Amino acid sequence: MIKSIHKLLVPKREGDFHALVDFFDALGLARGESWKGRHNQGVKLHAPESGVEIGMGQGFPEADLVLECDSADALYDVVKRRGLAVAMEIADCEWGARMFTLELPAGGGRLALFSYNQDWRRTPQVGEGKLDASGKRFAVVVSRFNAFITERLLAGALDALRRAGADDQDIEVVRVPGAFEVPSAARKVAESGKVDAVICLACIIRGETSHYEHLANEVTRGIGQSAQETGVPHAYGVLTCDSLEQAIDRAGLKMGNKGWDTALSAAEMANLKVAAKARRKQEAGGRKPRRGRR
Ligand code: INI
Repeated sequence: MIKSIHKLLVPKREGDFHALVDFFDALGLARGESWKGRHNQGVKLHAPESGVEIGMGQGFPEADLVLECDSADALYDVVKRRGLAVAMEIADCEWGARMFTLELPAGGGRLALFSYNQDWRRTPQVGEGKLDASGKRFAVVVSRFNAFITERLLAGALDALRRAGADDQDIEVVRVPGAFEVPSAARKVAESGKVDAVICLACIIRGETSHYEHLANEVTRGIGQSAQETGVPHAYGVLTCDSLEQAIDRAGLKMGNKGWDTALSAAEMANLKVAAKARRKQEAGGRKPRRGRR
């Protein structure tokens, strides 16, 4: 397996060696390994991406080394300030980039520097889900245990879904005895294929025994597992509190309403799924981002 690719520059004089290191430093390459031994010394300077490019036809720069950067114009200024010999002036290329070439110090060869006018790699690869619940179907699985709290979580979740555009007809409320039953009910609705996201609401309050830890761990694990195995987003609105007072604070008093927050997370995740699907469709249609010098 190939691990890396190196463009080797070996000037004869120490001054030239430092001039080259200094220049690539100034361009913004990252310092890697360096060494100084009895017979030689060296510095590695890294770019985030590198590789061999094999081209044919016209439009390629005449250069021994090609660097892509964020802004060729900015680096053109660096090169000018350093008094280096520009071989080809900066100009627009027909493949949508700005480019210039220069002679490296110490006879290091010719370097081409270019930047795409609009860098396709800067666009996010994964869409961010919108906080928009319209047209989406939700199941709210809510535990009856600690109903004094969970009913408030449910009210917060329904309010958030409606305000985010969900239709009441697209919301199914599923009541279960306690937190322990939430994961299996959540999985059931997720597997029905009739919902875009599941909102899980419960309240576990710490008692004197370790029961609390076991229950909280199992519920969390079960909800996560259901989300991962069904591929349907599950939002986690299970309060795990030391006291009833803490739970009240998180059910609409001092710390907001966990049901509300959870519902919005579900809406976002329901849309994220759509964004990812849309991207896959686009890629399958053969629309690749523009790249390379054409
Ligand atoms: N269920 C909860 O939702 N919260 C709790 O705090 C709780 N405690 O403390 O026991 C609780 N227990 C019930 C449990 O979730 C199951 O419903 C029950 O064990 C039946 O399976």
